[in-house]
Amino acid sequence: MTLRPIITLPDEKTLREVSKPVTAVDPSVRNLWDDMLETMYRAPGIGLAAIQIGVPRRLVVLDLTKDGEEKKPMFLANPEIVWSSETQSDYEEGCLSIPDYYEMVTRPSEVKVRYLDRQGNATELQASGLMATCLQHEIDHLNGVLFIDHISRLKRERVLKKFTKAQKLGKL
Ligand code: GNR
Ligand code: NI
Repeated sequence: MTLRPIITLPDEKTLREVSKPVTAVDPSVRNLWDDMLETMYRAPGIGLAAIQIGVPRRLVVLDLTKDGEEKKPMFLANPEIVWSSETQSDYEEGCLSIPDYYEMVTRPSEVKVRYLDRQGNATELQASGLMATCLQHEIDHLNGVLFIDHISRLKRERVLKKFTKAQKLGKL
């Protein structure tokens, strides 16, 4: 397993890419998932999409277990939301690609997601709470969408500007 650098703003060229489906869950996909997992744990974060390490493939890792609990990683290939609840909920989100910025985001409270698991088997998962939020956040990444796209334009532009400026000043 290899730790990989996480792409952050202002690199929208990468983060806005639409990732391509994997055609099969093969050893190279499992290897990439393992690198993503190590990178996510180290950050630390609870989810990571492949594009966040610069790889435009529809791959996600997730682990919502708390510090000290036994780790329960999840590996998803080509995840798709096949149902979402009418009921919405608010959650304060953050993103490893937008360090140190947190904002409330409103999304469907529950989703059903279809994906290929680590063995390449088609699977469905229904999720609520933080798991539902995180799945939607990661699937957004696969489509080049960031959580700041779900907040006000004023706030979004303020954040984008802050990262552009920080880079110019050599602070990123
Ligand atoms: O680590 C993460 N925490 C988090 C908190 C609330 C909502 C979404 C997330 S995902 C984020 C890791 C990340 O950037 N995944 O893409
Ligand atoms: Ni993110």
